[in-house]
Amino acid sequence: MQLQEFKMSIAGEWTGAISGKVFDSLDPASGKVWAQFPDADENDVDKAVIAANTVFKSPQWRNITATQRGKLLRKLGDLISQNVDILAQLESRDNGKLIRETRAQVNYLPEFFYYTAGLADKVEGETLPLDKTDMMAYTIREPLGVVAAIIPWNSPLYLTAIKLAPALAAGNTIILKPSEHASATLIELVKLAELAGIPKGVVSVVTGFGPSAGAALTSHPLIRKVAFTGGAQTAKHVIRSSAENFSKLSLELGGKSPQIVFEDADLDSALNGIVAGIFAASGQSCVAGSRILVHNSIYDDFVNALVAKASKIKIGDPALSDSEMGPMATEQQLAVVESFVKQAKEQGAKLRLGGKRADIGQGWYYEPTIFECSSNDDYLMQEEVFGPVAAVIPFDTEEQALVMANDSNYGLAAGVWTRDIARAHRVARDVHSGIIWVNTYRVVSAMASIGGYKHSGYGRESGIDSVLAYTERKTVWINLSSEPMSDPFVMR
Ligand code: TXE
Repeated sequence: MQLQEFKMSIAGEWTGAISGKVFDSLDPASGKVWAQFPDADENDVDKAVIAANTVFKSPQWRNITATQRGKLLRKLGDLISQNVDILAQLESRDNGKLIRETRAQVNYLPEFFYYTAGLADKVEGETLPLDKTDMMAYTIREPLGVVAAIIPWNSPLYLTAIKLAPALAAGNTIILKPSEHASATLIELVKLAELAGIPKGVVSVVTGFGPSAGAALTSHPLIRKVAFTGGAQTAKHVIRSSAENFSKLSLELGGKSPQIVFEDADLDSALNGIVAGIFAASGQSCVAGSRILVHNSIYDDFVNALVAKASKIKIGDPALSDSEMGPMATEQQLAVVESFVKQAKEQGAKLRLGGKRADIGQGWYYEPTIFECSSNDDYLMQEEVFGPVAAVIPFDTEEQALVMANDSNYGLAAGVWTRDIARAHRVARDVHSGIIWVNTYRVVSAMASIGGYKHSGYGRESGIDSVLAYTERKTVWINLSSEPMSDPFVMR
């Protein structure tokens, strides 16, 4: 297999790093080097940000109307749909995600651009109903300037689309910083953005490592907003940088999302939803439903059925369309999973399935793993694994289930399985998380916002107000009186 060499896009030019350095990217299915990317440092980042700021202020971008920006986004959506296979295969190669999942994700990707395109020219100001007769005031929504999108490895295209589309709709310029573990598809996306007619330099992509390229970008004084998806520890660095520069921030971090199965649930459906929640994408999903709360009256049968179902999952090469679970995206993530499993065992959690690497001969595969826990305080019930490890626990009452569901630092998503409509709404109301799925799991839409409570981050992405999050609101005051301004020492 020939090594693929990628370039990054800075100031509208496809280029290597100023230092000439590159880094290797490994294929999770084989563990072998498959590509090389420029290893950007603060010099490359500085060049990229300054250029993006110049483009932001240039008539070439400023004179493109909101309606025209919408058209450009629609064109980009069209180009993505014409390149689904290429993008899906590349992403699967790069992060080890199943081709059936990346294909489905890329197939839906244009919808984010189409929906957001429609919002571009609906960003309106308001005339304020003032409590002062001699004044009028109105508001204007303006783009922020240069924004940075920091992207993780688990779903690069999707997590970029929900940042890129609203940022451009609002008229910003943007610098994408992909994960050092999965950079390839963002490079292809920027090529498509150019093909769509988005002026060169409006969208840049800088490849490199978090502590170098990522930190230089998020702490750059010209960056007006950072849209970050990734781990909570990294987010703290980003928050510190934003504190220095007063840049805006949206954070979409991890979760320890509960799936609550009541005794009246459609159990086959619930089983599928739970398998989808924790074993799809090998559990490497921010919304992974990793805590399974099951009513005591059905607990034993349900857990046995879950173990039986999960034990049949076909682990294999992500490029094969019949594989159901692919590898972990990185060797480090495999080590993280192993360390969690070790600690869970040491804490006395009961291993019901898996708990070891899958023997595929190569690559970073891990078996679907199920533990039964006895307390919601258990390490495995509280800490995010970001791998195919489910922690199951029984409950007796709805109240108890809610207490356990909410007893978490996280609050990104939750699943509720019941046929009782009143209970469904009650639990949806009372669980503290940004997304609640009732009798389903892992559904996304361009129209629905995502984002979390508590340590799962702040800000929302996707949905009707996504574009507003990339604007600044300005208030303009007009004095309607012809009288001269009087007493300078009173507040009017
Ligand atoms: O993410 P990082 P990692 C969770 C998951 C995982 C943990 C760590 O639990 O085990 O995070 O994963 C860039 N300044 N999620 O290490 O480090 C980095 O280059 C600026 C949840 O891969 O958060 C990459 O582009 N940027 C998550 C991005 O941050 C920095 C998805 C994310 O990397 C930086 C992935 C710095 N100092 C992991 N350091 C989700 N919510 O979906 C790193 N980066």
